[in-house]
Amino acid sequence: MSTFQEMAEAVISGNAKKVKEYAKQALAEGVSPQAIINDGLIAGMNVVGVRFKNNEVYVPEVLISARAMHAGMDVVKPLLSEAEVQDKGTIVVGTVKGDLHDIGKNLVRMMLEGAGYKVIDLGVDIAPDKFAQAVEEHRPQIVGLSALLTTTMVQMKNTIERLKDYPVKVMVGGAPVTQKFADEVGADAYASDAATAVEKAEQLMAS
Ligand code: B12
Repeated sequence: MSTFQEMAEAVISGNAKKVKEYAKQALAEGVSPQAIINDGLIAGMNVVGVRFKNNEVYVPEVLISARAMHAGMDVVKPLLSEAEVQDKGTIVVGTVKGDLHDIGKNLVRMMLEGAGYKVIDLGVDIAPDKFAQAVEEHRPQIVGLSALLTTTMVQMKNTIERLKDYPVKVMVGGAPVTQKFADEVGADAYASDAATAVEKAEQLMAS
């Protein structure tokens, strides 16, 4: 069998075909979709993130790796949704205004879907008013905000402020976001990764 290491390497080198093959193979061998995502796909993307930060790779390589990662996601996603037993609640997610990063937000969405939530994904560059509109339309219990830029984190504060009169909990995340920041802007929860996001959502739904 291929290892998580090999799957991660295929993400890093941007080989979508191989990532797909490895993911299918792993599923056939009984590996859980969550393990494939966390230990193979995200693990690979994390390495790409560090290399990008160190200027060892540039935007095109990152996009090619992201595409390879998505190819793997496409394989496991139907299985995550199959695990859905019941509709446990509705969660609206989106990347805040000015921010186009969506890889982490998409992972969070998929994990939440896998955990049985109905997730409305608004996409990227979402202004506070748009979040408010979506809350009125879909009546979610939770809104999840993603930000990857220090310059767009302030939009979390603006969005929370905009949503303050709605009966909805707000969960925040993204690489620069911390628990301290989440507390400062009045978020109801913070999670550093997609798996923890599911745990936090469970807690918020129960509270
Ligand atoms: C991929 C990437 C891009 C891609 C985005 C493609 C896409 N479709 O998303 C492209 C090339 C387009 C891009 C563009 C830019 N980028 Co960029 N990018 C990255 C990179 C390399 C990886 C981000 C990523 O996807 N990580 C993998 C995912 C899985 O991790 P994650 O997003 O953190 O998500 C996890 C958690 O944070 C959490 N989470 C995420 N969202 C949420 C939401 C909720 C509700 C919860 C609970 C949890 C949660 O769960 C996720 C899964 O575990 C990072 C470097 C890095 N190490 O983070 C830079 C980085 C974020 N980018 C950066 C910059 C500067 C830019 C640009 C401004 C570059 C430029 N000069 O043009 C533009 C900005 C465009 C814009 N307006 O948004 C900087 C930000 C610096 C800063 N301090 O603000 C970084 C840190 C790189 C760096 N060190 O310089 N980028």
